[in-house]
Amino acid sequence: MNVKRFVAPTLEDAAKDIRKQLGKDAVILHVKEVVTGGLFGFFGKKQVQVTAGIDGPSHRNSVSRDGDDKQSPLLKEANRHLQQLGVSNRVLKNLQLTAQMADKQGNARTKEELLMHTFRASLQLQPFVQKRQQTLIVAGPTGVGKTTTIAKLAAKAMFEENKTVSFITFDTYRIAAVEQLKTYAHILDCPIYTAYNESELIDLCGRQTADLVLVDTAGRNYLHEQMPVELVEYIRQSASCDLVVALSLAAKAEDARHMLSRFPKELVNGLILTKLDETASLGTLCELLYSEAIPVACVTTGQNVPEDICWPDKEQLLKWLTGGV
Ligand SMILES: Nc1nc2c(ncn2[C@@H]2O[C@H](COP(=O)(O)OP(=O)(O)OP(=O)(O)O)[C@@H](O)[C@H]2O)c(=O)[nH]1
Ligand SMILES: [Mg+2]
Repeated sequence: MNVKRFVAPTLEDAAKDIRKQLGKDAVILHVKEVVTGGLFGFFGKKQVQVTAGIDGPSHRNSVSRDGDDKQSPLLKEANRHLQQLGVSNRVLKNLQLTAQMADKQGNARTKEELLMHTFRASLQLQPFVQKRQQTLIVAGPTGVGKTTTIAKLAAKAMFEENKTVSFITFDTYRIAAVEQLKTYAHILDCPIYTAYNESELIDLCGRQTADLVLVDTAGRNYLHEQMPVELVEYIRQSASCDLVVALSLAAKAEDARHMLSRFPKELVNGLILTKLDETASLGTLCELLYSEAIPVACVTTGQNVPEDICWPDKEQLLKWLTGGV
């Protein structure tokens, strides 16, 4: 057996090194916390030390089987949960390796605790940053719930945070789309403006004085289309203008991740994750949080405006992923 020792800041970092060097069939033999650097045992950095191994090619099949047989009942249960998420193979393998390490560490007594350690080590959970004055351009694929969510966000800002809100619609592809937002603007009694091209949109954004400006854009197939360059440049240069990408949690995990990868990463201030009520599996949530350190701005849970929306914190997201409510 080829055995190697890895030292890394987190379980997940160790998992990446192990997979890179030993491949997907690596077996975790031992995990412990170590302190490296510092003086006379002080000011050192806490790290994890993982011993992992893999058998030579001729034994690989039998090792895999043995590895499975040697899994603790807790790890088997956790792996079953991870498999059912429906994440891409790459993400699944990394999660399983991290779960293996968390199990070896021995801090988990239940499947939920083991999954919690695994997700905590693997996912990039950042808080969504709200600015005092903010323009949010909401973009994303067709029909995910952009316009509906904008109405929900506006209602919250107005009634719970006492903010002033204005709408800009940049969705002039469909006449009904402008009318849809106009209806919400009318009910909420806030101003609405229509932009027919990028320069009009930029001009309108620059002239708003409301605390929160919500820009509704036309749903596009971002797998084949890019955001207009002029708009990307404006968002890049404007301190208060942010891009928020709306994606459906009911979409296939890999498609959602691919869609997100089409937006300039450094400009995406947050994710709007919609249709939690339309899926029984949170694979898409897991895939997105695994791949990108983009904060979740909100999650929508149904068609009712403004009720069906929530603002889950890091712990809530972790709880959902481990199967809790
Ligand atoms: N089940 C469910 N339906 C939702 C949710 N959010 C929005 N919808 C519904 O999804 C459909 C499309 O919503 P829109 O807000 O028009 O979606 P959109 O992204 O603006 O669509 P386009 O502008 O055409 O790209 C509507 O029937 C909404 O009621 C949600 O969280 N759960
Ligand atoms: Mg719309």
